Amino acid sequence: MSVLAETKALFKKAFGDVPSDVVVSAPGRVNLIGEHTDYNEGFVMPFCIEQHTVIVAKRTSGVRCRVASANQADGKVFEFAGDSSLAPVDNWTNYMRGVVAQYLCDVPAGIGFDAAVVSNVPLGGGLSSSASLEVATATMIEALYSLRIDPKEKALRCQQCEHKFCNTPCGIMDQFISACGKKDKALLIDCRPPFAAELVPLGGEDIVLVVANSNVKHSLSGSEYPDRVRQCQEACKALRAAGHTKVNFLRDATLDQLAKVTLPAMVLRRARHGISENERTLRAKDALLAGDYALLGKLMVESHKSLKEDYEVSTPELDALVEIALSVDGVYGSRMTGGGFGGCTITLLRKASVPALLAAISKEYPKRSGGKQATCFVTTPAQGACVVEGGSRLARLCASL
Ligand code: GAF
Repeated sequence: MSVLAETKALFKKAFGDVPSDVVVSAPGRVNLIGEHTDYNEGFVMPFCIEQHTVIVAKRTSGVRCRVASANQADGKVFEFAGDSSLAPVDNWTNYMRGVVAQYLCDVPAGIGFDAAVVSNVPLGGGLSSSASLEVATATMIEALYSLRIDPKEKALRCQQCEHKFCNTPCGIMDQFISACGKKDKALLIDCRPPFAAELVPLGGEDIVLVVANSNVKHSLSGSEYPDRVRQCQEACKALRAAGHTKVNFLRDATLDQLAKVTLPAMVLRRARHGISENERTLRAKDALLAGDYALLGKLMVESHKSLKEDYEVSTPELDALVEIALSVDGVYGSRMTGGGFGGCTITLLRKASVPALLAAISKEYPKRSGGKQATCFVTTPAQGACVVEGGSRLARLCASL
């Protein structure tokens, strides 16, 4: 059954045989390059994947929000008030509560809906299952309440949900690409306000991308991610103290400046990643535009090395997947993608080499991961969030542009 059909069936089961008002969808993402640069106000280059979160919803009068999810094994329907009493709780509905809270400025009388949620973005796979739920929720509210919100603003609101309700001080990348991504394109995002973005065609006759999930669960809510954010800020502070007074974020610094300051070894490594990754991302965009896949692949490999050695966010399983991929003929490059500490790799390769890559991963990965299997899929850039059914014609039109 498709995700859409499954969500419609769940809506009926949870709320009865009543017509819904809207169906919305928001995808997960893969980042081609530009990792841990977004909160340093640098550049990232992600694209949307076909796996997505679908919500079927009906607006209700008043402020009662009821939510059913296919991931809720016991079938429990959660309920909360969509008004100023909203606060974080200790379950997944924070990803929706926090978004509802962000839209109360547009709907001061409060928000109410019945919603069924189904997603095929792997949970904890580093493919932004949480951002896709947030952006789907925001898209649903906009459609139910006929709000016209700029997609960048939508992304910023969803990021606030992460900060305020989910305890993750994330950057803007995941929410931005889920809200603004376009089919067949990667998006070079300048994560410095006002967030300029440039579409870059990705894929073609002979080039494909394979995502390999290490099946080591990734979570950003522990201390490692906030630690990295803090270490980057420490590096900027030290650079300012050394006379580079304009370095507010690592995006403002150069490797030359870094070479001339004395920093604790670990902070130095973190800063080196942040600065070099930003440069790599800009070079990668040029390589992609020029169709220079050999260079793009080389930059991806360098990115992985830097994430592994300087930023220390890779895992032995991700390293194994990258090494296996690089041993296959026709592979241009491979790297971990997303926040790290588990999750997925992304590999750029010739189409004809896909069977060899899949065979190599299925043979070698279990040997190097204590018997784990990786889950792989070929992907091409998919469309960002959209209203699939219902809502205004304008909303559907805007979403399809
Ligand atoms: C996670 C975060 F949510 C993003 O903002 C980004 O920092 C990414 O890790 C690393 O590039 O996905």
